[in-house]
Amino acid sequence: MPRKEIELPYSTEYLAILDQNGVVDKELEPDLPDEFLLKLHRAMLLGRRFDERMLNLQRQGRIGTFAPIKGQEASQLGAVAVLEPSDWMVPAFRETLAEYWRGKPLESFILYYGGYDEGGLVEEGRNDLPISIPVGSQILHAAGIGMAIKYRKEPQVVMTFFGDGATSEGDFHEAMNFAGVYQAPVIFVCQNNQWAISLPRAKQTHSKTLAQKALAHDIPGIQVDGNDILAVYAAAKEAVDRARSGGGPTMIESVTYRMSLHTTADDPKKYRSEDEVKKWEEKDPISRFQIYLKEKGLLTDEGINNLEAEIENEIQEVVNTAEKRMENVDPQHIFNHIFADLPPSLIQQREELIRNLALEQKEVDNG
Ligand SMILES: Cc1ncc(C[n+]2csc(CCOP(=O)(O)OP(=O)(O)O)c2C)c(N)n1
Ligand SMILES: [Mg+2]
Repeated sequence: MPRKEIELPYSTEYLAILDQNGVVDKELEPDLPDEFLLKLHRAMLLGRRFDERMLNLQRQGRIGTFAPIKGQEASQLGAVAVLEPSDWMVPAFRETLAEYWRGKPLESFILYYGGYDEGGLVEEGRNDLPISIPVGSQILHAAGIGMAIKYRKEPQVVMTFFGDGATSEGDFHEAMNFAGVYQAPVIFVCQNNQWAISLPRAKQTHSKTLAQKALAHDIPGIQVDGNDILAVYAAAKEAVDRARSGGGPTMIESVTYRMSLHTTADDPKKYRSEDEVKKWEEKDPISRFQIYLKEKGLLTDEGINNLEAEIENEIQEVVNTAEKRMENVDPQHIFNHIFADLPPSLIQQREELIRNLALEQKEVDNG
């Protein structure tokens, strides 16, 4: 028998709508109300300023750690903004803005990263899962939620976020396989920010794109300019509409850049060049969107300045409230809720803490 080609009708598209200079492709421009565009802009700016504040709080020793989103504002907001409140959202650990948009109070981020467990609470009625630190594990949870939605014939969809690094985890492939087989309403959003801690995208996979990994599961895969909020929104809208109408899952590879640190324990200067960062700063998702909004007559420099001041005050109030809540908590609290009976190593640590606290108190008493 001769060899013959198996015809596979697959290809992957790349979508961009706003170019690097904020010039819009009129043919592809989504028709969004002015008020909604301004709401997106406000959220992006708040996301950026809150990120900067969190980094400062960590550097001042006022919270423990933090995973900055700087540069990825459009990538996550453009996608999550398509969801209805009744849909589900399953984040990794770099989705501050997506979680905020879904209704997580800003105070909760400070509490969580300050080590206060109540900051991890998902409030009643918010259909989101808590953040997930084990890389890729949440993708399976999303596939399961999608299968449940389908089984119950609910009109919802589920959107999950993960990084370029997560695509090398078995969990990612297992989740895509299940979602494909069950044609579950799952939108897989891969925020390809070019780095998995110090491992560059080029060493993560030999594949030319991450989006093409969807094709093996017969799932549509699309690559978008993740620093272009209009492109991310348009791709996510198409995916959500398809999922909601019974057309199954989609994978979106959102090409963006982690402009800041991996987490506060990381120093990216050790493994990447300043030139690379500068190149991506020129594609900043916020300034690009601002040019577009100014061009549309929706925004002025004065308007931006007023908004900056408003946001600064809002964040300051949030910091004050969170820090008030963190005052006067007994540090021994950390040992209270994990084990019914503390193992010997933790008993020892608790005793050490009690001794240290007593010493500190003595120093305070002695002036
Ligand atoms: C299963 C697992 N392995 C390793 C780690 C340590 N770790 C935390 S984040 C990370 C890299 C993740 O990269 P990527 O998926 O690209 O997400 P990004 O941090 O860039 O948002 C690693 C290896 C972890 N948290 N979980
Ligand atoms: Mg990454």
